[in-house]
Amino acid sequence: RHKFWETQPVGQFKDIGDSSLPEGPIELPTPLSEVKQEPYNLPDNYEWVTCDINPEEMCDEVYNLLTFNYVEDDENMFRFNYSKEFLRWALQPPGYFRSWHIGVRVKSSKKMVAFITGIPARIRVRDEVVHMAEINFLCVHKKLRTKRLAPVMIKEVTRRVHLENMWQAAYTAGIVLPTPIATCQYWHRSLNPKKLIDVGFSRLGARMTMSRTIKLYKLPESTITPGFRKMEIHDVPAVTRLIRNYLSHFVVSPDFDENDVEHWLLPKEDVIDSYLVESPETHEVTDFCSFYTLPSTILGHQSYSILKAAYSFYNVSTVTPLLQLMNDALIVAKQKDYDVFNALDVMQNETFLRELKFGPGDGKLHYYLYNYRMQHALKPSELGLVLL
Ligand code: NHW
Ligand code: EN5
Repeated sequence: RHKFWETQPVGQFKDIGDSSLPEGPIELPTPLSEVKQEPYNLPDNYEWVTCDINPEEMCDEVYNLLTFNYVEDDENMFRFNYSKEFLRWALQPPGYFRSWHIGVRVKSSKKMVAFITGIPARIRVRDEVVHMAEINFLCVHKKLRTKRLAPVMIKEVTRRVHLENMWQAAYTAGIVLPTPIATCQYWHRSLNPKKLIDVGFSRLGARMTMSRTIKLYKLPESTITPGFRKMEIHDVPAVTRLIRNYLSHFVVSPDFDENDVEHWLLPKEDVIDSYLVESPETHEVTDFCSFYTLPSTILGHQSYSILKAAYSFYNVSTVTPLLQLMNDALIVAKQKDYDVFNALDVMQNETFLRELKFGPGDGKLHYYLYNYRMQHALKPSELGLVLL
């Protein structure tokens, strides 16, 4: 059934429940001198390109490929529209490798037709920190689908990760592959219900009018928690301590240091928003919340072309109840004109989703590890990891 994935060091469906197989790496590292030195072969008319997404021209090419060919919902009504600034942020964390930003061009026209990326990350699994790649933005142009180009892209990024002496990876997908370490549910909180209904993102509930629906989702004009403010650069040490301690409670999570927190959590306009609670008495940082900005193109609609969505990222509560903290996050997202606030049921998110009027979406997100076997699938609440 999975001609490609059956050949890869990932948990296989046939091995589910086999308690004789230990948790941990499936294959041992090979000496670097034994890693294939040349790129994998592409069909004749295509060539590899290592992408530098800093110059506007190259970033434009990647942006356009993704804007017209990346992930859609199951009814092809919406397509992710990552911004160029978002892509630069997502692909250039501390210690990134340019060689892991891989494009494929048509030799004759130089048109970019496929893409895949990796970034380095330290991921903790139980009590072990593993140096991994996070793989994302796998995309093949719509006109070149089902020609088995994806397996070549995946083998090539794997080869380049191996060349940096890393042997594991983490990735997420909306489809089931061999085999998820966890399966999470997307939840959506309407901020602009009229637009969401107009564009077919959501529907008017049974026995609901538009005006009752608008009233149902109304939020206060301003945030409620005293000391709630935007994160600033001088907060990096305090936020790092807060988040490291919080993430240590999950089975799988990133191992963030101060450099990572500065990169991933310091606010960047229209990319990443982070807020914290500084106690008005002690000036301690006690709570934190964050969301990233990922608009979707609305496909074939008369009056609207973009859905502005916020995605819950990392949230930590020690004093302010998580429910109240996330309600304040919804209030800022509404102030900033987002149409919807999305979240997965990871970490402790289940404790606020229903109460804050999130509803389950029609999409799931499956989490995977490459070359790392898990004995059992995790519950979403055991996952402390959010990928972009
Ligand atoms: S998930 C988003 C993936 N992208 C999209 O959905 C965009 C729209 N779709 C496309 O562009 C986030 C194409 O449909 C793609 C497949 C390119 C998806 N992950 O070329 P063929 C990520 O970026 C397998 C993994 O004919 P295609 C995460 C499929 O099961 N495998 O298909 C990426 C089949 O193999 P099988 C996927 O439709 C993680 C084979 O590809 C997949 O023209 C990557 C068919 O290939 C997916 N999302 O192109 C893995 N979708 O065995 C990283 C399909 O079943 C692993 N397939 O026959 C780790 C690597 C690093 C290790 C380092 C140590
Ligand atoms: C790798 N980083 O399906 C990511 N989104 O629910 C790649 N549904 O937006 C993997 N179909 O339910 C991505 N509205 C996998 C996800 C791909 C995108 C996707 C889903 C997630 C989504 C929306 C729109 C559905 C349109 C028709 C949805 C219902 C909202 C409603 C609001 C009011 C309360 C109940 C729910």
